[in-house]
Amino acid sequence: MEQPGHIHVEENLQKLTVLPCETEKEKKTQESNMTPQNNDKENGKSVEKDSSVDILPVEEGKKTLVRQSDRSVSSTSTCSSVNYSSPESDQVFSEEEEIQSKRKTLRKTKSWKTFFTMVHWSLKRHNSWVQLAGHEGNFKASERGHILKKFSPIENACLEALMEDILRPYVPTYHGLEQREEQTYIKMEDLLMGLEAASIMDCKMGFRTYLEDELAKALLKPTPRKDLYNKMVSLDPQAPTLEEHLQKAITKPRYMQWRESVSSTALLGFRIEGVTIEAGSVKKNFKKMKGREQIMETFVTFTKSRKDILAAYVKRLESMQAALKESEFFRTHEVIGSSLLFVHDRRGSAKVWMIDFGKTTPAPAHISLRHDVAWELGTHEDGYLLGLQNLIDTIQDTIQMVEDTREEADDSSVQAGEQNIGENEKMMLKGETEVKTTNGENNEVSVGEDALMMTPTQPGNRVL
Ligand code: I3P
Repeated sequence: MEQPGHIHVEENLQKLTVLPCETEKEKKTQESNMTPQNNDKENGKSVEKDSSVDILPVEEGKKTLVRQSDRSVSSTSTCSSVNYSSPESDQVFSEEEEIQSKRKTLRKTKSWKTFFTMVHWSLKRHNSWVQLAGHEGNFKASERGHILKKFSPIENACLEALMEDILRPYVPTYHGLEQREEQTYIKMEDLLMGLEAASIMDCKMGFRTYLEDELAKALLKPTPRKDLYNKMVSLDPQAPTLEEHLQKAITKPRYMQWRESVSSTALLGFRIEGVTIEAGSVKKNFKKMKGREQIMETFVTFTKSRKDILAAYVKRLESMQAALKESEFFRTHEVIGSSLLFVHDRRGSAKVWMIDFGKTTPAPAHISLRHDVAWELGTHEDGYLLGLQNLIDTIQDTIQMVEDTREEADDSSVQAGEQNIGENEKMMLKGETEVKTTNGENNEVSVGEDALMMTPTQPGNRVL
């Protein structure tokens, strides 16, 4: 018997057929007359295109805990009706860089959404802010050690609650609100303060990246978006259905679900959104990265094979995991579109932070969220803990991979040395000792170096 208020969810979001109509986002797209990728291209080299990423076959991660469940379930959405299209899921960090080059980059990053956009220098101009993967213009300069993020009632409520929660050490410190002209901002801690040439990675967590409420709205009143269709086509021209091609528009949940399926989100419950290494150029071409091997290679490249940093990340994630399991906030909130920000510097300081709570909403009062089960419509489960466990396992496997590769490299060196010794012995008998001794020593070193150059540090560069 069907309960009142039940929403019929189509078996496939592709069936959310929509009549072409002009939305605000479409207008934006038409105004600029280019897709975000085109904008990125126009803006220069600070963003790498997704198309450069090799598409590997779907990989069954050996430690993958769960696949996202079938979403074609009928149920009631009980989420609040707040407009979640608000500018959220932004990641902000600062880095040390040449001021002139920043100015240059800043001039280039005028598109509405540029992935790593520098928006601020601190008062002393020793550090700068960059915005990663979000809606541009969300951040403003503040005094040293703080940043200002455009006010969102949802995020503000989360940060306030988190300051009283066991998770407090894992989120940027909240410093209240600040008014600048007509705009209210949330003031929070600068997570990159004091770091030297920071390396930063953003991982979006969870198996689901859109709210149940967004899905319910799309089912009740489908709103086609041409900008999302364009983004989909630019990544995979075959992805839209015939109908979608005709309409040249898709709904947001359709796009978000497709993004989950082409990335590691649907398989592992997390995905890499962006990386910068030692304040270098921004890498953003991870949209089609879904295999564990590729992710491991990315971690190797990101940490430059530093086991101490990888181990520090695992330690931090494990303590965060323990806190999450105890957290009242976590038990009562559906955490959607939130990220983990990995930050380390050359000196070995490494931390992970929970950021972006613009779509983190209280679950209905009768629901106590587990976060370690597959989502079914109406449960509000996000799979956050499953994704976190997969992430921890992936980094641990990365450490193992680094160790194995080093051992292999060492073995190659030894073997090369032994081989040379063998040859030397033969040559001594032939009276060629002098020449070969010199070469043998050089060879030994050079073989070792070559072998090291073939460690995962190099393939990782291909991924990035
Ligand atoms: C965007 C990404 C954002 C989402 C945004 C998407 O896709 O999924 O998380 O913002 O929706 O376009 P992509 O990563 O492929 O660029 P929210 O998390 O705030 O929903 P939007 O276009 O409605 O801003």
